[in-house]
Amino acid sequence: MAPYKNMLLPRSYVIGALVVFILFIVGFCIQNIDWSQKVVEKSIELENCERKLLPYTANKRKMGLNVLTPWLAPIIWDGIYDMNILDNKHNSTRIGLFVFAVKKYIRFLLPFLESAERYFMVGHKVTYYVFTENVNNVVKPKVVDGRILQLHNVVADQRWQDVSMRRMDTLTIFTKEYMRNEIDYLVCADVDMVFNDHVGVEILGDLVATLHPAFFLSELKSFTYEHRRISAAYIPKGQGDFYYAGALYGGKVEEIYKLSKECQKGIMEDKKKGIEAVWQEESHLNRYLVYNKPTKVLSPEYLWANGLGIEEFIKRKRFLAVPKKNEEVRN
Ligand code: 5GW
Ligand code: MN
Repeated sequence: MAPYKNMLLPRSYVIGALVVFILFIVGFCIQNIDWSQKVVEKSIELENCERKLLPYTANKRKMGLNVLTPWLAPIIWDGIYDMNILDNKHNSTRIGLFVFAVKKYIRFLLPFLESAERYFMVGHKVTYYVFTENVNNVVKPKVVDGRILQLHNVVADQRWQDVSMRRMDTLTIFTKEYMRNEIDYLVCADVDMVFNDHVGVEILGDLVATLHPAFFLSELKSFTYEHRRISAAYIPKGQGDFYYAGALYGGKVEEIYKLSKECQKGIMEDKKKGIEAVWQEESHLNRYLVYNKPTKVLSPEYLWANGLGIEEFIKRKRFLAVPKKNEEVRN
């Protein structure tokens, strides 16, 4: 037995040496990857699509100009996608467009729908879900074959804050069951807008939000999140990624169900306390998206308003706000 016992010691030395050797080789290989080369390759690729990666600065300024979020969701800018590939991938995808037009906002509906016929998901299966207080009064646009216009009656609330918040309630009801059998993705939009350039399947994803055009170059601390603790839309100071707009978001029907249910719950909690979030349902949407990160983010190309001043980054104004005089549209 003695000789074996003696041999145990050298054997553990051999294993130890082997481990050190493997670690050495692994370390050597890692060192040999030329990361600077990788970065160069990436920049060339981005240069071809006329976008460059910008440094991720502490105050997050210009983060909105990147093509990826810190959690690696794409930010959609002109040139970062291949339309042919995406159109093929989505050749049987069914897409819904949800829009609310009550009271004086009915005037925006026809231009909205006509522009959607020209630019929104052209060549795909589209259903418009229009909500208004009197479907018989709606002037219908010509809708191309393969596209469906659904008109639904909805209560026109007295207070404008309630009108825009009723959208969430309506969304919850319709995404719960009804829409599930009809569409795969739902896009929710303000009606005081027109499509002004291509908006296609590149915007589809599980949960999609749009950078608010007034804040995409702003620092986190100037975002107009709800910072009062008492509101269900509360976001603690220092938290959050982007300021998203309530005027365009979307996703799989199931995801929009979860989103609208949660936002609606928050709105009702606030109402019970006699308060209202600083930017109504947009505040609740932003809160939801801090804790449920979107899988795709749309650049302000997808939500623009003329007169914002900062146009150097915006090559295409795909979805444009219609200028409105408050006294014309408010109650
Ligand atoms: C009316 C007065 C003040 C605020 C909202 C309304 C209003 C909104 C209305 O009377 N009827 C209506 O259908 N809406 C819907 O809510 C529209 O789809 C509208 O685009 C959306 C959000 O309201 P907006 O567009 O006034 O909000 P901002 O932030 O774009 O000005
Ligand atoms: Mn609007």
